[in-house]
Amino acid sequence: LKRVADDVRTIPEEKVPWFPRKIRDLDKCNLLITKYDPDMDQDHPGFSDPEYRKRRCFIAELAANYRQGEPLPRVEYTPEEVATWREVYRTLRTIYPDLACRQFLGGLQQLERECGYGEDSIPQLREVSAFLKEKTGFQLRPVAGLLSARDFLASLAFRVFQCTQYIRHASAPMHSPEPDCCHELLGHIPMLADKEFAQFSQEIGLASLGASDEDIERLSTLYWFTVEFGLCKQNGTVKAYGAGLLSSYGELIYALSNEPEYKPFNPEETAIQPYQDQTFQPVYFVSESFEDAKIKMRRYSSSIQRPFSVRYDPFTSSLEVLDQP
Ligand code: HBI
Ligand code: FE
Repeated sequence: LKRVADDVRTIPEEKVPWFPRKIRDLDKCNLLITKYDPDMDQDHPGFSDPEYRKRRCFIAELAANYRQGEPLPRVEYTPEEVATWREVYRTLRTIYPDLACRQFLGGLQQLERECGYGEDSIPQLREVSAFLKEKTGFQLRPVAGLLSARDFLASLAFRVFQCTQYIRHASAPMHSPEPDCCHELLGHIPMLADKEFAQFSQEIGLASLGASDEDIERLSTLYWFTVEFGLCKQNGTVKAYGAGLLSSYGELIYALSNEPEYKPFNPEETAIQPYQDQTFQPVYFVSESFEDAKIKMRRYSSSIQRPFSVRYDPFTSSLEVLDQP
């Protein structure tokens, strides 16, 4: 007993959680949260479809075997999977011009022109990653499902976006309880082609490195109300930039109707707002612009206490860690 107590006392009080220092370390950022996957969640539309679950396992293997720097795996999608994609693409595409922010529309147009985006095929991560790399330096890596917030945010620090490659179940094309390729490719990718937004995303990632669990929770909530469900003002009207909205027909329309409550984006308040991952949000946060969101987020991030600071070196894709005791 005495020994144990002594050992405990030797653990330094401010122990910094492990974090990746170089891009290769992202191979270790792979902690999956399985609460909404079709093998665990009885309410998942694929729960009682063994074919779907088998397909999911196959695609999950590709992600599990992937190592940083390898070419991204290709998936040959079935006609049924492409039909699901087509329905999602067609339905959302018609409402984007009125409801999506200008950066999203610009990104999507470029993807349609230069990257084969359209309703007839599901874009391959390899092509999309090469496209993004040229636009903003972001690249993709495949992931088997919902990642822990810490691992997910850490990858953003390296301008790496962890991307699911499977598609939602055909019985529910308008809804998915977990991220899928429709959410990533339609919701996130067009935004990640914007320089300002790419920088905003990376800065949330940098702020998360080595942060306490409580700070990760707050950053994760901020990510939720901005990158996933954010709204912004443009030419006097409110538009959507959050990927959770831009990949959900029902919630996109709801968020921009006069039903939900709007609050101005303010990190201190937004970071502690409880959120919903099962139904529509009761409240959305509106930014004046990305520039404004970035400045406010930067101020918030610099208030997070860490015994060191980090700087990203794009030449080596690694972090410089300064002032560590
Ligand atoms: N994992 N694969 C994946 N995709 C996401 O969009 C995602 C995630 N894990 C956590 C997360 N998003 C956010 O809700 C925050 O917790 C960071
Ligand atoms: Fe997402």
